[in-house]
Amino acid sequence: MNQRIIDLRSDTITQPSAEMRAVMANAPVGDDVFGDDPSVNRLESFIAGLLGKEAALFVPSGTMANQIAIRCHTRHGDEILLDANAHIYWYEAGAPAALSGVTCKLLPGRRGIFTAQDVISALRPMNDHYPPTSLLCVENTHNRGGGSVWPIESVREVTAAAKDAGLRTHLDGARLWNASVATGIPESDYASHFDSASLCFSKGLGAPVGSALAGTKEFIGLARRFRKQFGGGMRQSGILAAAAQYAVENNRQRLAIDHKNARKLAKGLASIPGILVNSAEIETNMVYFELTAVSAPALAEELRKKGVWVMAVDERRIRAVLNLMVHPGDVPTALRIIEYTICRQ
Ligand code: TLP
Repeated sequence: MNQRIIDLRSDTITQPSAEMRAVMANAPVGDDVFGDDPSVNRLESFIAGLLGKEAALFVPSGTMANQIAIRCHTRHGDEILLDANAHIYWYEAGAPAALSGVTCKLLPGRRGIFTAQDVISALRPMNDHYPPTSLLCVENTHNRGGGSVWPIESVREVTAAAKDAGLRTHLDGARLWNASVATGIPESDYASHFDSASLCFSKGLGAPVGSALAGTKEFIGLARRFRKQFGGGMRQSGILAAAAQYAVENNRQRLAIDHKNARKLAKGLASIPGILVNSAEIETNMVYFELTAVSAPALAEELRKKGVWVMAVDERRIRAVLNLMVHPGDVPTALRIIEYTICRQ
C-alpha cells in the first residue's frame, strides 16, 4: 500500500483540483504580450478592483512581483528599508542588488512587524556619503515572522512615516489573503496604504502558478516593461490566469480551515516534550517550532521517511505550513508521528 504523504513543507505544494483543471482547459486565451489574452485581462481588472488600485499585472511568481516593484520604485544606488526577516531579503536570491542595484537596510521587527520609530531611525540625513533611501517594503502575513498578521494601525503608522520621509511603499502580500481571512479586514484596506502591492495565487489558494502586482496605471505601465525585461512576458497565459481567478473565487474563504489546523497542530506540538512552540502566537497557516535537544534537519529527515514532510529552517527550528492538501485526520496523525519520532531521536 502506498504511504500517504502529509506535506507541510509549504502551501506552495498545493495542487490544482479537477474543477480548476477543467476551468483552465476551457479558458479563452490570446497572446498576452500583445495584451490579447481575455482571461489575463479579466484577472488583472478583477485584482485591481479587489485591491482598490487602478491597474494590475499578472506575473509568473511572487518573487518577480516584488522585484519588478523594487525596480520600478528605485534607482541604482538607492537603499530600501525592510524587516530583517523579509522574504525579499532572505529568499529572493539577492535580487534587489542583482536586478535593481539597491542595498537593503534591515529593520529590527518583532515577528516581522516593525514600528514607525524603526523606520524613522533608519532614515539617513541628506549627505553625499549615503545612499538615497527610496522604498519601504512590508510583508503581510510575515513568513519568517511565523505567519504573523500586521495590525492595520501599525501598517498605517509605518507607511505614514515612510511617506513623510518621501519614500515609496510596497506590500509583499504573497499571503495577504490569509491576513484578511484571519482579521476580516479586506485586502483593499491593507493595500490602500501602499503605492504597490503583490499577491500570490500559487500558495494557499492552490493555483499552480502566478502572482499579481497592483498600483497606479502609470506604475503598472512601467511594471509591464520590466516584466518583459525580466523575462516574464507570457503568451497564452490565460490558462494560468483562469486558474488564479478560480482560486480566488473558490479557495479564499477556506483558508480559515488551514488556520484552524495550524492552531490544532501547534497546541498538540506544545504538549510534546522537547518541542517549544507558543500556540498563542499562531495567527494564520504557519507553525514554526523549536527543538530543545535534537537537530531540526535530522528530525525532518526522519519524519520524511515516515510520510510527514516539514522544512528545517535552521539547526533547531522547523516550519510546518497547513494547506489545502491536508485531509481531516492528518493533523492528529502528524502529531502522533512527530511525537513517536522525536522520542526515538
Ligand atoms: N515563499 C516560499 C519560499 O520561497 C520560502 C515559501 O515556501 O514560503 N513573498 C513571500 C512572503 C513568500 O513567502 C514567497 C514564497 C514569495 C514572496 C515568493 O513567491 P514565489 O515562490 O512565487 O516566487
